[in-house]
Amino acid sequence: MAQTARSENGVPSFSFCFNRRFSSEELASSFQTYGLVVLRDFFSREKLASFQKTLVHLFHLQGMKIGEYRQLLQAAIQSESDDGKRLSKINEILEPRDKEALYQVQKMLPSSLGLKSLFWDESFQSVCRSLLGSEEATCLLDGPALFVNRPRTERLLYKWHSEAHYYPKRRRFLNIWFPLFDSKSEHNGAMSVKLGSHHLHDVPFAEYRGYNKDSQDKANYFIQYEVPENFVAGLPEFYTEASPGDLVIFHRKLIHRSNPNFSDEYSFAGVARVWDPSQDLTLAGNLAVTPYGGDIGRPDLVVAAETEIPTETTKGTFVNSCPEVLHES
Ligand SMILES: O=C(O)CCC(=O)C(=O)O
Ligand SMILES: [Fe+2]
Repeated sequence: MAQTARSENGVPSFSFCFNRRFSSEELASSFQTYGLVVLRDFFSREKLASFQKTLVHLFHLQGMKIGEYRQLLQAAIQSESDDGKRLSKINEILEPRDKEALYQVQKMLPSSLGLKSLFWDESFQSVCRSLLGSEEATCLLDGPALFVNRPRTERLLYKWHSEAHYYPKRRRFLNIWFPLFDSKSEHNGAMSVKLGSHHLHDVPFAEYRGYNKDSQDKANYFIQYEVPENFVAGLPEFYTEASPGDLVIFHRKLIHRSNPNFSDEYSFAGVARVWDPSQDLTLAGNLAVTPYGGDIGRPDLVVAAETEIPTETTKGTFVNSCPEVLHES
């Protein structure tokens, strides 16, 4: 199970977790084997603090535009000196009252120069270029966005999925994920990944909006492209336990999910995609261009993981062991 290996200081140690020094060969080989790399202490404190401040600023601005929440927001913000707590308070005020305002501020984030500047960093760019095998001119950034995990709330969670299903026309991209404000742990809803699942072929998914039966088709819930758990059964699950400053990069086909936040505090992660359109069979400039839509899915659909198309040999076995079928045909 996840995170059993620990070094003496209690920090999980896996061969896909790297400290500041690593070679591009080591990185590429871990990425290829496991489907992710965790780069500890990657972003500088200053750059991360500035990213966090910009986030709070944009969320605050959004809330303060709405007359009826101004006083509430002002009081909440003044009572907090910590940026993470401020962002939590703003979300806590808007979540029950105005999900649309939260959704709209999310749409602003990828256009923020201040947020994007976290990635104007030669180490970040060269790691991405080397994992993608891309040159600078064709390395594109989509994001960043904020992943909000509210305590005991299902609305903002994703079931098992692969980003390749959300960006089906894209053949070369990396998923970027990093904790903000506080560390991510199994308790406060760190994402988990199925190690090695990017090697699976032809993984199907169910499409629906919602998280489970109660929230199915509800507005403001996410669209899920759920890969049923039995398709990844047997693969080790790793919780991306990480601290602010750490960077997780994972493969476009790695199967991962959100986890419920059992703590009393919000937990936040920054997410982005770095992509290269060179080999995509489309002229579309939108990363998420999609041939899908309008399917009828359900949460937790159950089907066998094997495709079970009978071959000539298995047909014979099947018929021999089921005389009644032989009789019927
Ligand atoms: O952080 C999470 O819970 C999920 C994030 C995710 O699905 C992603 O970054 O692609
Ligand atoms: Fe995802």
